[in-house]
Amino acid sequence: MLVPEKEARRVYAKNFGGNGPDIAVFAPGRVNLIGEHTDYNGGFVLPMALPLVTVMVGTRRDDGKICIVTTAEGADEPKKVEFKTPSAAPKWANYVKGVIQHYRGKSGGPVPGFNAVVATSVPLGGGLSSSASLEVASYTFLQQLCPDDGDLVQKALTCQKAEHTFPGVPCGIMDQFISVMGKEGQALLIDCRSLEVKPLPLTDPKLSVLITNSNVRHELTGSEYPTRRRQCEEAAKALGKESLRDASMEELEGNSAKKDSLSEVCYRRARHVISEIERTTKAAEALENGDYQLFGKLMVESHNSLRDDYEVSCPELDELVSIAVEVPGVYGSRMTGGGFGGCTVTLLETSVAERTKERIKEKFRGSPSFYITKPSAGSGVLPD
Ligand code: GAF
Repeated sequence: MLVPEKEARRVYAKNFGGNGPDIAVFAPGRVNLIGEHTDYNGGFVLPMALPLVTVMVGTRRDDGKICIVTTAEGADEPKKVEFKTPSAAPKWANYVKGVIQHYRGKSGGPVPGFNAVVATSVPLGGGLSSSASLEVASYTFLQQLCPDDGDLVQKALTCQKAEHTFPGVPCGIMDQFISVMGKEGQALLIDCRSLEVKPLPLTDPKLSVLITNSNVRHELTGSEYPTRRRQCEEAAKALGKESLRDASMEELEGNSAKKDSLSEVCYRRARHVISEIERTTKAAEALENGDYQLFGKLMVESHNSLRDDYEVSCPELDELVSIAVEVPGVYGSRMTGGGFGGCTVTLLETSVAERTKERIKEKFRGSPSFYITKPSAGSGVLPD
């Protein structure tokens, strides 16, 4: 695990002196292998937790005040906030404040005061869930400070609610869920409607997952994400469905009366979501059968659909995918996460991982960074 704990402890000592920290927790970022923009449509997703984590270290204080420092590169100013009641600004602190607002400990009282430092190895704005990892790390920290009843699904749901309210991003459940539930050596097929999970082992040493960061910064707090969500709701309504999870491609394409009540844009958004849900269940089956070729083909189809129908890709991500899939031994590649920048995820033979990185460095117009990664554990307390 790439754990920035030392840094967090050093900054803690600098800001808060000799006492503590007594609490040290972590929560991972994630990469989504397939199933993009399906979670808020009640569909399937297939993410894995990453060995890149957000760490929070700290200690209780008795005056009810909360003081938090972040060391995260790219976080807005000020990097240190102190408050009794959560309020807005800076943006990075909203993720923590949202969790404080919605957290319910067993005692039922308000969250006690504390000093804390946040440090992270999840790149901010990289589409690897830096936000969810901060929320889940904050929740895990509060669990140490004033325990809750330990319900993990509730933990993920509370962190999602935190993101809806304070930062104001109407996200789905995928990122918080995998940051809580992640398992070493397993990707999780998550049914975002029932929240049932099917673990899928991803331990074949001949298979690797390469993440390439375009280093084009992605922001979910803009208007594009809520607009996509609204368009999906509109499409579901026009098709007479509660959500797009309930609609089939035949229904979307077949019924001209319903089709006519859909704008061209909403039609394409729905076509992405319905086909992506189908691709995700097929990909899960392919992974179980060790059919990496099929998995890779579905990844590329997913990317094309996100680029053309959902319109959440960008030229840099398209370019990274095109370069990667030309390398023999690469099964497939796609953008991952919300889009508009951030990362691609590539499934490939372990033996060609270095060659693929070299090829990307040679041909890509930007400055990429890479992680060859493995499915890792969900949030927890750091060992002493
Ligand atoms: C972001 C959101 F937070 C997720 O809920 C999900 O919708 C994803 O974009 C797209 O699949 O990460």
